[in-house]
Amino acid sequence: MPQTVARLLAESLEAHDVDQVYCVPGESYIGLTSALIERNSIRLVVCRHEAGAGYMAVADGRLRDRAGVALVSRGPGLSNAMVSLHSAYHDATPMVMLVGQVERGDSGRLALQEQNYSRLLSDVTKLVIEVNEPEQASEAMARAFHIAESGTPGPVAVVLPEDIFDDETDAELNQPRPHVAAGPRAADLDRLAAMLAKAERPLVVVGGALMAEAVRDKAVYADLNRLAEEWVLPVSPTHRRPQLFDAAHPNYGGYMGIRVPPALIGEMKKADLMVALGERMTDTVSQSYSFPKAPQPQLPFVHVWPDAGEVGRVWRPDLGMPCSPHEVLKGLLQRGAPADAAKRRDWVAGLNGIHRKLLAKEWEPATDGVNFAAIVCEVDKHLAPDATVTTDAGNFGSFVHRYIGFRQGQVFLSSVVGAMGSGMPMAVAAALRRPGTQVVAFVGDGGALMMGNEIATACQYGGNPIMIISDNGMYGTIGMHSYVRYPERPFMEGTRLTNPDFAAWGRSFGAEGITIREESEVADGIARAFAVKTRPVVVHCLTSAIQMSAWRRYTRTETLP
Ligand SMILES: Cc1ncc(C[n+]2csc(CCOP(=O)(O)OP(=O)(O)O)c2C)c(N)n1
Repeated sequence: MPQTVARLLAESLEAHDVDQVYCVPGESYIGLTSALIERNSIRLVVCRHEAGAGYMAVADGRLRDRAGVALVSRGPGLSNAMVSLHSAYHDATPMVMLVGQVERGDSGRLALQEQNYSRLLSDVTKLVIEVNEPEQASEAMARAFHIAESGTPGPVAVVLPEDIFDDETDAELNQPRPHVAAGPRAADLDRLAAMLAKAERPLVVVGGALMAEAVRDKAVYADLNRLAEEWVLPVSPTHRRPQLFDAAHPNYGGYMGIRVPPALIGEMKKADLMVALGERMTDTVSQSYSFPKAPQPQLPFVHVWPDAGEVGRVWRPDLGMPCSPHEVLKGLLQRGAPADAAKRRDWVAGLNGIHRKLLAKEWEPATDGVNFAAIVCEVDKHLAPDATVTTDAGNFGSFVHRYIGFRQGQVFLSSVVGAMGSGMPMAVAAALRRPGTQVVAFVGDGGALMMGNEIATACQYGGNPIMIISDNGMYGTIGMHSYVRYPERPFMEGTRLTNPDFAAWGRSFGAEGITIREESEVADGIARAFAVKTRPVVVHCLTSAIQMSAWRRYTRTETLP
């Protein structure tokens, strides 16, 4: 059998530890699909939408800390997949997207479905590699994985013309490049230890790069706990990484996510040192660039992130450490806690007290549907220590962040940029990757019909996620923003939705369908959902629109127009 570019590409994927790829088939890369099926070593998951395939690859990237792989067709296929690249790029998640392209001889003619990917993808990828020479196909793959997984991780697109796959080649297989990582400098560790020793009210925010290290090495959790306890530090997991620190830990300093409630952020702002440990720092985490203030923070600021280009890009840190956050943890532990660390006990206890109050399972019933808090609190009771939770984008997610007491070892997946449609495909990927464990996707009625069809992919490949739909009859988040900005306008105007019977919709795919209409049905409905283990479940929750988020209620009237 002659060696072809397609076979060499398939071997390159195997060499990079790829065992599962997500695709929507396309004629532009059918040569590669054919080679993958022939070799039969990599599971080809055929999805219903390229964004779904892309989000599944993003989830893979997070679950394995290796680049997840999606295969999409040129033009319309790639255009559909763009949102997943946008999401991976902002969230620093490693991903390789293989994109079909028109035949080399037609390039530049605006041939059918032709796009210039170097132009199109310049702001959603770290790199676009166009492969026009068969001899460079395997080298391109090695480069793609290396770039996707190193420094600030992110998506790389590899563009493959339709006529290259059957070309014969005697090029060698390129082995994966070794993982390269910078360690902290001893002098920087000494300085950080001194800053932490001096601080009376330090705040340690932990994020994505530390989470990625925890995926490969569970010792991260124990080291983080030890640092928090021995050095008497409050630890705040950042947006979309709540599972980095146990919500019940007495050193939990409060969740540093989207719009932190005033009581908590007010206290956090009394900090006299912030250490961002493995957090890239974003608009969301910094409360719209106000804490720390950009570009000049209002308090001493230490930024640890494994990429020198990122440390100092927006914020001016007092100390920048472009290195592995776990190595920083270990370096601090080696140096030993300051003798007077106990001086911070009240500070830690104060933050933790506010956090506990916010986390308390308390809510007011609503008059126009179930308060989604009741559903989320019930789900929390059933979650196993290794459960996966995903959320789509929308205000229903605020209940998840508020009421679920995440634990180290649980998995949380969501799009940092708040891309609607991501929640269900991420749950499907988690269900396929983690068979036999609980996977729960929280979605709104808006997001449910954007990408909920990927429940068909779960059914097809034997994944059993539980999809919990908050049906408040509107694009609630936008309704809330509209209410806050233009309170004189009728509530729900421009955001109202007429929805199907989601339980029946779920059943039509082969899933179990459950409807929860009022609070008295919550406990039984959720227990039934968790009892089903052999197929996906759709729980249709008729939720309150007045209860706009976990933090805010529509106050003009208790009955909707
Ligand atoms: C792909 C995409 N389109 C639009 C938006 C803007 N957006 C953010 S939240 C939201 C409404 C979400 O509605 P729903 O899923 O019903 O959840 P709810 O906010 O009602 O809880 C919209 C339209 C977005 N974030 N992503």
